[in-house]
Amino acid sequence: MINLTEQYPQALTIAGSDSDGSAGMQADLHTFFRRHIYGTAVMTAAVAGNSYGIHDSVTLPTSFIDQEFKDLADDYQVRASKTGMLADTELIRTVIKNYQKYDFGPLVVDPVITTKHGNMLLEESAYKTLRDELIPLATVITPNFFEAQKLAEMEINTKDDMIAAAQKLKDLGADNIMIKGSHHHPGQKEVSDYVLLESGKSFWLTGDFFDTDRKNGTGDSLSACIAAELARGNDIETSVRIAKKFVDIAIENEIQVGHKFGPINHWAPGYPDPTNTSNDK
Ligand code: PXL
Repeated sequence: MINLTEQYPQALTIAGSDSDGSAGMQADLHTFFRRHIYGTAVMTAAVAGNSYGIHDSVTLPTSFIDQEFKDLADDYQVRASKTGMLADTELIRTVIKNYQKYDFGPLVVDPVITTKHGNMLLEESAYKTLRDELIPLATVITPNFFEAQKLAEMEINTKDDMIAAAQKLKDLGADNIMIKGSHHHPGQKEVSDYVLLESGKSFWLTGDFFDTDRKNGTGDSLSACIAAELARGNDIETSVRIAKKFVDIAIENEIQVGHKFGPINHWAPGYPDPTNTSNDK
């Protein structure tokens, strides 16, 4: 059989659909496309919403999700995957079962709990399943500040707290941790994310803070970009560094789509250019 993966690396998003295209699997697919990675998608749930908020949501039947995984496994050669909205315990367990059954490469877990504006995307009763059953399978986990506090069961007020939370998440079984820094301080100029690698190496990734309402899909795109870079064959450190820059550029070059809390700009030009891998580091 022809090996298609060298020329067209394929990645998978396991996530919910967001009708306005700003977040969820749509943001992941925009990201895969922008990074020149072929995107496949296992849809777990769907939300009806727009830049004002989310107004309804449904989950897909687990038998349908099983079939989506099977169809991809039967035909495609997925080299890295990511999870987004998993909604409830039954869906998390369905995803785990399928992920363990097939080989879809390293797994980036974006532990989605709520939208930026407070709509719940994961049932409260499912936190424990996410923490105890999915996180141990994660190659990389990318909680935001709020999710890190929930999962590590501690308050994060200082940089030392972020370091302690990352260690706790590592103790839960994730190989590599990237905690996205808080952006809730008045007058804040920068945002620092903390990365703890499997090797024990750790570092801060600091970028400018952009005060804009056009940030929907930031976390989805960050984790999708990490999965895209892993599918390309990059190592974890290179992948997280590229993803941070990719998302910062997409926030900085805002586009006016939707009237309120709009999407980031996946088209934003500039570094890091996926067609020029020499400058990816
Ligand atoms: O950005 C988190 C997120 C994930 N998945 C879906 C969403 C959102 C935020 O709106 O709608 C489906």
